[in-house]
Amino acid sequence: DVSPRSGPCSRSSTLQFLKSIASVSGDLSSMTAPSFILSPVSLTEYPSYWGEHPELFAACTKGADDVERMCNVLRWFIATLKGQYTSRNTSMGSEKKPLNPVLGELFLGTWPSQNDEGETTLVAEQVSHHPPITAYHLANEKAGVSLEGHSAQKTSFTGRSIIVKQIGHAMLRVKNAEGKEDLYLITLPTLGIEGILWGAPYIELSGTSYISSSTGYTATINYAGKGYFSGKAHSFKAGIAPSAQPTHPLYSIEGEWAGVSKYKGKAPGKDTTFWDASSERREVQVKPLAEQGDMESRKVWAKTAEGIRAGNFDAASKDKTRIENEQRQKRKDETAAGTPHQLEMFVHIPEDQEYTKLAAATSGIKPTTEDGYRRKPRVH
Ligand code: HCR
Repeated sequence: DVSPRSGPCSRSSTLQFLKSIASVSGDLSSMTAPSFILSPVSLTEYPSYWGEHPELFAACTKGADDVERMCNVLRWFIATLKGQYTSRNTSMGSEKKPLNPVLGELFLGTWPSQNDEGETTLVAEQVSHHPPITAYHLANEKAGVSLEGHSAQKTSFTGRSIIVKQIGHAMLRVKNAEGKEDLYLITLPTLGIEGILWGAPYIELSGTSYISSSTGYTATINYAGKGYFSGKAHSFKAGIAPSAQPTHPLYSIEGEWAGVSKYKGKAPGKDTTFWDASSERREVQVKPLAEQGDMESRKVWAKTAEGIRAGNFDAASKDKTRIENEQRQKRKDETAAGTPHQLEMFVHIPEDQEYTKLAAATSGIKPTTEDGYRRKPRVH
């Protein structure tokens, strides 16, 4: 599904592209994308955006009380958004279609400690190919904080933009002063892929997401684009409140998630900066290719990615087809042998009780059951 001969932004390739989007409902991974929109990066790498501010991640454990700790958790969460949703525009000129991971694909990385915050580690695994689902686990053992979650997407096309509903959630675990664990359930915003008709896709966030904590507090984050509450793109308003009284925030914050946000309203420190997204993001470090295992993402996609980077889309397409054929054969062999694929790093939990409990504590989260994925215990 790589269309090599479509020239960048040509009218016919854009039309073909729009037809292709309209024809794939629900899952964009099988969409035919024109070459100018292809990314050489696999979706298994995306969980690394959660870790690009290692000091803020470690600081989730800090704070004099539960409300201050929720402030720190919210700051870390807001700080991840710029990377998650705008970084392809910065690094590649527009939003791109990531490589569709193969089943069992792994992405492993670290952020070495820089300011005594401790090392942060990342493990991501493609736990389902169809529909695509990526599970991830980040941890800073020294600080006593970890994040575990999974990510899938359901898409629809309005004729102008693609609406991507994020399926899945993340659970942040924070060791508190008594040595016990506080949980923070993180739900994910809906995204719109705009600018498709101009051949320059970018992301805008909309709707509401929540951070619901076992400490009894909830952060509610409302997202809007240009022309809504501030007239600016990538805007948000957030409130931190007791979970039982979500409309009575103790702290209010507003601004731009890819820019500056400030404390507002009744919050202590009114009009002081909450987060400035121009702060440096630290890219995850991975082993050199020669030391990576066969299922590690950059090893799996090395040739395809090289073709895309070099503008050699015929070579990229050929290599991608080779990988897809090998995968089909692997699944056939597994079925014939009666040995289905086993997850390497995660365990699948059909009904995640931790999710259900914290979701129920916050009135805005729809009461549903959700799958969960837990990192398998490591053998040291
Ligand atoms: C929708 C998307 C794949 C999924 C990407 C997700 C939702 C993955 C989890 C991350 O935590 C956050 C994230 C950020 C990306 O913005 C989002 C991708 C944007 C585009 C991509 C589509 C499958 C590709 C569409 C092709 C064109 C129109 C760009």
